[in-house]
Amino acid sequence: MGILNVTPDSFSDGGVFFDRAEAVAGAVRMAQEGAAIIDVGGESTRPGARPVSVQEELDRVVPVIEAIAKEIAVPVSVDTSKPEVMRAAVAAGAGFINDVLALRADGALEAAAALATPVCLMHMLGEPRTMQDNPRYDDVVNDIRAFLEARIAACVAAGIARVRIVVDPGFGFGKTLEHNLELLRRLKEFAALGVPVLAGLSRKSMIGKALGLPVGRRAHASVALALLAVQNGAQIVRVHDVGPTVEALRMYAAVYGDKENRQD
Ligand code: 7PM
Repeated sequence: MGILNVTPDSFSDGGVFFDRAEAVAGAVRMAQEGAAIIDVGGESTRPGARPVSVQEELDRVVPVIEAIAKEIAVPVSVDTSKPEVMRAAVAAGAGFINDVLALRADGALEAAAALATPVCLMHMLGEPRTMQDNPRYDDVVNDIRAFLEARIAACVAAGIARVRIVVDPGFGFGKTLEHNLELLRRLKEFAALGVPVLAGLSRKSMIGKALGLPVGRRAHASVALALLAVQNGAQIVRVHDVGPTVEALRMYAAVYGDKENRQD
């Protein structure tokens, strides 16, 4: 899953994709590099970020999704928590809903059920403004798995088919460096939920904390983390650097016997 930010204030590529033509070019490039999904987001979830109005998010995201869906065959995902944005994005051609609030906003569960797209349910402790203030868990994996299990149950009760649900432990969303590292080491334990796992580690501050690297120098470590996530059972990795990540994962597939991905 390639990340396409259309926020003017996103932490790692601020403003780069804010221009519509550039956004489409970015999506086309990620598709050429092997992305299977393009994730379009218009609301910064940066810790401390200012909330974005429905209209502002619609204005950022809908024209870009429409343009991308016309241009490429790769499915488009919308990174949003707002039911109005979910509906408009799907009408514009999005086929996947990626929600960092796991459909907990008013009306989101009903909107997603009616739209009948696949959904990604992500765990976040608290809210973006305060989530990094001393996050605590009894057991980080068990606590997050219980949360995701409850959200899966809520989705199924609302009429969302289990086969359309993906879960995500939400790296960096209310987690210390130690929490993030333990989640990655124990990622296989989320397989017990019986749905695919998505991992978003690309350029995150856990790399900054572990290696002392600024956001512009986190690409190599991000590729390593994506590979580790896949080795530990992730079916989808959400990344900025699609080309290098696809090469690493194709090499992994070649080593572990996926003949389709060999060029001989
Ligand atoms: C500022 C802080 C800007 C954090 C952007 C971010 C995930 C996601 C994001 C994730 C899923 C980023 C995040 N992260 N959706 N949306 N999983 N499913 O680093 O980890 O891209 S936004």
